[in-house]
Amino acid sequence: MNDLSPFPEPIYVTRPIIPDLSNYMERLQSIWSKKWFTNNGEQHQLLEAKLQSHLKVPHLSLFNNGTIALITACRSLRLSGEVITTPFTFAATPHVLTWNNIKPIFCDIDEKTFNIDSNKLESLITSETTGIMPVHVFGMPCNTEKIQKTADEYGLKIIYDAAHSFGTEVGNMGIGNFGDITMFSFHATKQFHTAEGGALTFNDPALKTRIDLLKNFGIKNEEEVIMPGINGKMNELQAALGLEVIKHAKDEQKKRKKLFDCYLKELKSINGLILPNIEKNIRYNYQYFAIRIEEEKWGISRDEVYEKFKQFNVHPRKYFYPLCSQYACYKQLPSASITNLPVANKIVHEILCLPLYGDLTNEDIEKICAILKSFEKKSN
Ligand code: T4K
Repeated sequence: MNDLSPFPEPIYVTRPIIPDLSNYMERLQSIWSKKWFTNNGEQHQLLEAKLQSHLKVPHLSLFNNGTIALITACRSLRLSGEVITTPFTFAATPHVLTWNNIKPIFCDIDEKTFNIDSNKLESLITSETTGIMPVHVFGMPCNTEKIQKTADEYGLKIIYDAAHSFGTEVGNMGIGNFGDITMFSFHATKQFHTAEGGALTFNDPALKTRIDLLKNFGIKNEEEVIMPGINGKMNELQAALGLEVIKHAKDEQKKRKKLFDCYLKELKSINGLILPNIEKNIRYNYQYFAIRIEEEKWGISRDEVYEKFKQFNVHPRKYFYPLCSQYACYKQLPSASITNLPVANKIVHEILCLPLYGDLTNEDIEKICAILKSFEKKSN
């Protein structure tokens, strides 16, 4: 029988990789002696090259965070009018469109992957549509083939929000190779992080110049500013941290896989719990362990489970509740209506992301699962 006493320390949904402090200090020492803190410094250049090869992408540009990166991506492709996106995402995704004066058009999601339903895209395209912004939710790839086909048919650009997808691969391809541009977030809650940070990846070499100009105010040289850019630059302290964190990225992924498999084993065959499924050709990064709790089958709701876990010092997250389409700033949009988004509106009440990070042990996972199972109603 498992010990079901509360965990002595809080168990959060995630914890960041903490690299060796003395190695980080050495990098800081080098920054100090060079007196160079930002604007494409040595650490920045090293990290850009390192990530390009780690993510298996032809071009990469670092940013101070994922949101500014995504704003810049829209600018770089000159998106305007309407862009189709998902309501099941973090606030940043539709907000980025709004900050570009673009109207977000919400498309329903797929029940299995929680990603944008690629079969519903076409019906949302109008003469105003210039692009599609899908999200690889929880690090699971979208149907990139179908999305590309639709985009090609209607001459639309694709910007993938891969905030959760560091290290995910499809076949042997890094997830950052699909669409026109892909955005990664390096926030502390992500598997690879620079405390705050992000990157854009892309195949078109011409975009490298344009994106690097846009993230540095459009400054070409000391006397020429050639476009209205923004300040999206990653600084040397962030890049130095990234160079230490990246050393642990592969190991972290391996540890998470072990814990993920432990969850699958402990929670299998429970009627009313739907577990994540990794398709054969996908190398998943194990960013999240997201389950669906079907109240009518399991007898207890996701919200009750979420609350009960707190008594055991376990803090899972209800990502992404509420749906972006329910925010005050978007709910008046016709595409935000519940009838347009039936799957998203159902699933958003069922998903719970359980704790998953490398510092946990199999015993921790077994205990979290035992606690979860103890919530099951006796009459069920
Ligand atoms: N697109 C998508 C799909 C995204 O998910 C995000 C960000 C973005 C775009 C934008 O990228 P960035 O501009 O952020 O680079 C967190 C993150 O703040 C956010 O970056 C992330 N998505 C989102 C999914 O998660 P919260 O509000 O859940 O964060 P918070 O502070 O509650 O942290 C969650 C847990 O992580 C805590 O309970 C404990 C742990 N934690 C957190 C921090 C900050 C730590 O252990 N250490 C830490 O330093 O949004």
